[in-house]
Amino acid sequence: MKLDNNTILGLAEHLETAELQAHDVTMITADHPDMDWDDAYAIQDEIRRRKEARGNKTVGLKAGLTSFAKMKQMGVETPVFGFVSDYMSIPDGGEVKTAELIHPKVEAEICIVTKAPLKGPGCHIAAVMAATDFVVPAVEIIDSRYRDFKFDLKSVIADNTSASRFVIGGRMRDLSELDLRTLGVVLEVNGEVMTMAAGAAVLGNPLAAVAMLANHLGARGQEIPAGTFIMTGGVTEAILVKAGDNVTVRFQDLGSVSMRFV
Ligand code: OOG
Ligand code: MG
Repeated sequence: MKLDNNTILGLAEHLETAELQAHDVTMITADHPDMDWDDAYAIQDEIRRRKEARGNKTVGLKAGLTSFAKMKQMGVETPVFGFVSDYMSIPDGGEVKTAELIHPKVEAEICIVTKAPLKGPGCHIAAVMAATDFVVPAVEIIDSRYRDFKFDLKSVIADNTSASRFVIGGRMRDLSELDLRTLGVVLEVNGEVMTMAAGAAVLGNPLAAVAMLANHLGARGQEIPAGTFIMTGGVTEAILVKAGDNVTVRFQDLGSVSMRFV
């Protein structure tokens, strides 16, 4: 850790206020070039603590920057991890209020819910398979608090990996019925196909992102509890949206997920 506790608390408040008031800020590493990975996750943990103290429930975990398309789009090369809160959940077919957001983008994600705890180090895909209860599709709405969506890895980790809203689809499937690597995803905005990919775009297999998350938490003495909803990261690059846009993502074998931006 390079930052003192007061600085960490102050940066958490700064970033969370930007989220809740929907205004952008400059990258925090510009003012704190020395901050390290532990500082970045400590700021994110403090944002989580603030939300939970206010009564918001943490309802899922997320991996981000797990596909080559996303890494290339954002100019970074390492996956990051964050969390989602109850108020970020939008029902399938529901409305996303753009006035509450800065510059939202949508991305398609293959998600799982666990039925057993997963603990690193040494967590691998087979352990994730054994602990998977079911697979469910989702669309994540990311909204970096940084100006023009420009950030480095430490800044985006501190900003809870741009977590903002998410929409879970209504169709769950057993992992044994699916091949997540060849599972196709087509993202449409206003009926026009914007981008598409297959699950293998995420680290060869989206379950690898879950193993990485377990190993990341394991290094910090934590685990993924049973019953956890986990988003494995955008399969394609994220697409900028605006009020008036209708988004539908079609997932092979998992149905579609839609939302309207108002
Ligand atoms: C960081 C969050 C990335 C994903 O699925 O790749 C993410 C960002 O791109 O703003 O959630
Ligand atoms: Mg994401």
